[in-house]
Amino acid sequence: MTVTDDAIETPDDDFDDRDDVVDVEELDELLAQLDDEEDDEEDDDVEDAALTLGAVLYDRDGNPYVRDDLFGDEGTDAGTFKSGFCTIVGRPNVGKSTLVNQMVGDKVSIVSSKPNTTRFQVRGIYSTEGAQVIFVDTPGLHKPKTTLGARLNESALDALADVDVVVAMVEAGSAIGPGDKMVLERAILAVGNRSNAALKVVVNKVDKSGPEQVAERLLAVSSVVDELLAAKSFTKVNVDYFPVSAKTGKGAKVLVDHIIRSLPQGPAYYPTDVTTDSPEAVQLAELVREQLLQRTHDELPHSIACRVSEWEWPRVKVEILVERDSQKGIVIGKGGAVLHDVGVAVREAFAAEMFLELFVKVEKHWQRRDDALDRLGY
Ligand SMILES: Nc1nc2c(ncn2[C@@H]2O[C@H](COP(=O)(O)OP(=O)(O)OP(=O)(O)O)[C@@H](O)[C@H]2O)c(=O)[nH]1
Ligand SMILES: [Mg+2]
Repeated sequence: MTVTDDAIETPDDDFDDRDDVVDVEELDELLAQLDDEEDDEEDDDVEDAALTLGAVLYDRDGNPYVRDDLFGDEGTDAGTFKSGFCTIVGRPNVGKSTLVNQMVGDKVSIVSSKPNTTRFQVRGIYSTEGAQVIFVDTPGLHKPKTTLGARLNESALDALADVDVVVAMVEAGSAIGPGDKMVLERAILAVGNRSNAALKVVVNKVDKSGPEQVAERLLAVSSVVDELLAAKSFTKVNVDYFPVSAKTGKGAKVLVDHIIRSLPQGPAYYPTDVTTDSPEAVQLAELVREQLLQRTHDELPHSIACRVSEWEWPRVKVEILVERDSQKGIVIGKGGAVLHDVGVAVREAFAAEMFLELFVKVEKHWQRRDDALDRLGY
């Protein structure tokens, strides 16, 4: 075990070089679909495309397109460039999205003080001259009460398959509870006995706790991890511990450096000038939801879903779904004040030239209905 902070450096670990490349079936499939109309050279094309894979982006209408100006394609030395996927898991509200934004250096995932803010996997891409990390932000793992909750957990667990690095996050300010243990167990199972996968345990929000409490939490979490490793008889897991403040950025650079060190050699999967592959329409709907989360309380945040219903740039309509008639008025606000403020903030964050129309609709019990969840993409 190695504990790091800004002052304590971790000795370089010798991670095995590996030849196998990250699981990219999904992207392969998409690329294959895009090439479907192509003729006999299809196989070669798909293979070439797969080599430069990951360059699947989405235009403003949500249609996928391929960019072939990949950094890893020509500009990098295939022998030394490193790349891979790093999934961040933890209980709701521990600060996963804040950390991903901090590590990427851009806001790719929305953040709020309400639990269960993140509702699907969000990829944040961080590129340097020698490496590219694809961070995967996930919904907080929790005991689900609704169909939505169960889907959130599924989505987080799916993101643990075939990753190079797992970041398991706990909070400095609260004891390691059963929820954290479950997260740590899942994280350990994901890296298991794979000598080429690494686990980074992050104790977050150290800005809110004194050094003694942080030290205590590091010890507590490491003994839980040791117990779990022993129980599973996993002997090859690389585990490091990092006290971090995702909010202030303290400790984040050390963590990123260690993550990069744990990556296998490989090409840049995305153009180096992009920070996420989320379609713009999804990013916008998320920004609207983030603003609403800031302005609503109790159960209401869970009942809100947003989606773009029309995109005729610069005119965009976003539908805000709530579950009950009584919630509609709260979201609209007195004289439309809440919606007005949300609109102003979202235009400021996204694009000032946008004409943004916000509509509130009641969709009864959407959190418990598979059909509604499917439509919302959860
Ligand atoms: N003081 C402090 N607050 C933090 C830190 N990291 C995150 N937060 C706050 O914690 C709350 C939750 O942050 P998120 O990043 O949305 O947490 P999350 O783990 O992604 O939550 P879910 O998406 O709901 O699972 C927000 O109010 C953040 O501002 C930190 O290092 N220090
Ligand atoms: Mg989140």
